[in-house]
This record gives sequence, structure tokens and C-alpha cells, in this order.
Amino acid sequence: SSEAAVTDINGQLGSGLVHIRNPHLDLMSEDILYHFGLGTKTHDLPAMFSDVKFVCVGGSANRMKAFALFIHKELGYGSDQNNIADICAGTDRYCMFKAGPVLAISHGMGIPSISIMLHELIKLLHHANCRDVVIIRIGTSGGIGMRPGTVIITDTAVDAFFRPQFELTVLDKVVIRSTELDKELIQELLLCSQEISQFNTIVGHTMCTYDFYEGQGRLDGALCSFSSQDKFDYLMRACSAGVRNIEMESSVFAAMCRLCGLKAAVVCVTLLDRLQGDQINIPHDVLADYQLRPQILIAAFIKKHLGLN
Ligand code: R2B
Ligand code: URA
Repeated sequence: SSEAAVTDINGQLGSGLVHIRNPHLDLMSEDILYHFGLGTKTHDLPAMFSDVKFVCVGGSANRMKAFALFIHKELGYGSDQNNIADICAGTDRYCMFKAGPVLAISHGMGIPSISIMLHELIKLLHHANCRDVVIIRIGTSGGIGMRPGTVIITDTAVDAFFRPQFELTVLDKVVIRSTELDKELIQELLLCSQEISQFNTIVGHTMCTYDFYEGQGRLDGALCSFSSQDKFDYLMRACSAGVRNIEMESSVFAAMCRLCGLKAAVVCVTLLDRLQGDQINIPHDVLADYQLRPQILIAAFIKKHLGLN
């Protein structure tokens, strides 16, 4: 695409800096990151964030706080809860925690929610002059033919037609962006999972949808206009196209990070096998255990990079 033919606006290429692809941004005297409750005039963003090297994002605020506490402890900063404060306390849209070089942020559910967060996060990394940042989405998903609890590292996010692209309407034109993810990072994460060897991890396509119910072929929503056979056929076609799990943010995440030069990965655990059912009825402790799996993998990856294991 024409967007892939990068023009080096501010000498950002090859520098490890984030590529901001918006010529208007430099003309602004102040930038308010409204949904974070942060701004370039009200906060010293370089002082707060210039040492960030790993950004971990996930849907739920509580899960990201738990991850921040976990990584804080894993990196040897102690387990005192009081040491970890929500940097976005001025807003309840997203929450953000920092543990040394690791930033943990919640993004809510769905493409619109994560995309707002990513615009502001990428500008934050730019304003703070962060370099060589790796960003990872840790999340939950529905598997297709996978044993529940399997961790899937996404190679390509695909849409509901199994196409490796993200479509966004900009003004009144449809813009199409690639959703391919960093191959090197995928292999590194896969190796990490083999080293820790605590759960089954595979690499595959992730289908990203605009809805949890009808949009994911569920029969248990408030609306459903297809038969059980239609659902099964669709999921089988997805599976044949290489889709191993379904969630709701990977496509825009992959597309935006790719264009802005951020090394990005998506690591989601499957909570159920969609060929077996639609309702998530696993016990609370099993759910908690599954949700920890992507966190354990990412913690091992970060510690390895920091030379801590
Ligand atoms: C996975 O889980 C959420 C829906 O339950 C959604 O944010 C996603 O991608
Ligand atoms: N998240 C989803 O988006 N789908 C599922 O089936 C489970 C978690």
C-alpha cells in the first residue's frame, strides 16, 4: 500500500523512535492525551516515560494491575502494592502502571476502544522520546479446535472474511491496512514458551471481530439469525484458513503498531473451544489460571531481555 512506502518525516526511521505519521502534530503547541488524563504541558512525559522498553496491553483494568504487580515482583522491585499507582488516575477510561522499563495499560473491549488508547499511547511514546519499544497484547480468546488454556501467538490477524487486513473508514473512504506481525518476535516468544514449558503454546492466525456474539458466530446472544450448522460451517472454514482463535482487538493493534514502527505481538489464551460450545462456563479458579498464562510468558520474555534469567 502507499502507506507502507514510508516517508521519513522527522528522521524517525532506523532510530528506534516511534514513527508518527501525522504532519499536523508538530504544529500543535500542546497535546492533551485526553483519555489518559495526561498532556505535554501538564506532565513531563520524557521524565515519566523515556526509559520504557516494554509495553503490555490487555482488556481489563484489574488484570493489567495484577500484571503490573506481578512484573514488579518478577523484576525484583518488591511486592508492595503501594508501589504501584495508576498513572491515569485522572480518568477512568484506561488505567496505566509502570514497573521500571515495563508499562502496563488496559484497553477495554473492542477495536474502537483499543484504537483510541493506541493513538494516545503511540503519541505518549513519541513525546517521551522512547526508543526500541516492544509492545505486546496479552488477552483472552475463543479457540477453534484448541484445548482450552492453549496460548496462541498470533502470526497474522485476519478479519471476519479471513483476510489479513484491517479496514477503517477515514472521512468517507475505506483505508485498508496490513495486519502482519513481527516474525522475529513471534519466534522469540515461542522459544520462551518452550523454555518455561508450563502450558501448550502455538502460533496461528487470530480472527478479530466487531462483536462477541453474532460477530463470532455465537448461538447464545440476544440476536441470532443463523443455524447451528451455519455456525459450525463458518468456524470450520475459519479453521481451514488457519484461524486458531477469535478475539476483538488484534487487527487494529497489528495495523497501527506496524505503521508506527513498533515491534508488536499478540498473545492470547483460549478460554473455550468454539467447536464445543459458546458459553464460558469454566470455574473461576481455572479462568484465573488461564489468564495468567500470557502474563507468565511475557514476564519470562522481558526477564530474558533484561538478562534476569
Ligand atoms: C477478548 O475478550 C474480550 C471479550 O470477552 C475481548 O476484549 C477480547 O478481545
Ligand atoms: N474473548 C473473545 O473475544 N471471544 C471468546 O470466545 C472468548 C474471549
